[in-house]
Amino acid sequence: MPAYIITYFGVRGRCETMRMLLADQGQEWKENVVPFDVWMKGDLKATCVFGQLPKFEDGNFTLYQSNAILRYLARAHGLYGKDDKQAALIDMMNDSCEDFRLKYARMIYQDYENGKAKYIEDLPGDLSKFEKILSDNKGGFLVGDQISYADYHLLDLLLIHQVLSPGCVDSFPALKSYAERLSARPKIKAFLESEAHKSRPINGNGKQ
Ligand code: GTB
Repeated sequence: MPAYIITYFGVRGRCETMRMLLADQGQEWKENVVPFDVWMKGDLKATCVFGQLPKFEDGNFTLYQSNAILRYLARAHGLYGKDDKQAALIDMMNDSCEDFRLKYARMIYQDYENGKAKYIEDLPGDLSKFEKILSDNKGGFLVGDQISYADYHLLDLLLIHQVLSPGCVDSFPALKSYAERLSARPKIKAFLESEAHKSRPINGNGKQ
């Protein structure tokens, strides 16, 4: 049985980044899918340190908070740059990914009907920051010349935004080729083509 266990709702949500990271690193993991009606009974919630999922287990070690989980996996699998300065830059990139994810999640969960059009109108402003970072860094990744945990986070964001707004990266050549190149890494490609990934809704409320 794999040592890693992801306990989460049956959606991509905050876990698809760590799933892509694990798949690309050739790791196996077990999914413990929690139906929302089971969650609403409150027993599992009461055991979660912050009352939320995802929960991540590595043997008898348990972690909460999706970004802490990503950093734990980054340390374990060499996805944290080559020195402390690169690690700090990678954290900075991931924090920006987190800001972007929160903005997206607020629109999806709280303002989809009224806010989607404006969100899409403003999207080039968000994407252009990452476009500049990628076109300035000739190493092919957010930081340096090797993949980091923040790259999986950005890839997930680019994939879900292309569902929200098809063609949204077409006017950003660096982002477009980055998303295509990362998606074509053999283990990521296999993951993205898997039924497990394709059948998982992006969000918990059916909006995408
Ligand atoms: N900062 C935390 C992290 O990064 O891990 C945020 C975790 C978080 O927001 N967890 C949400 C949660 O546990 C799930 S992600 N919500 C339940 C609660 O607070 O009681 C968003 C989400 C919402 C709903 C579904 N769903 O219905 O399937 C899926 C995902």
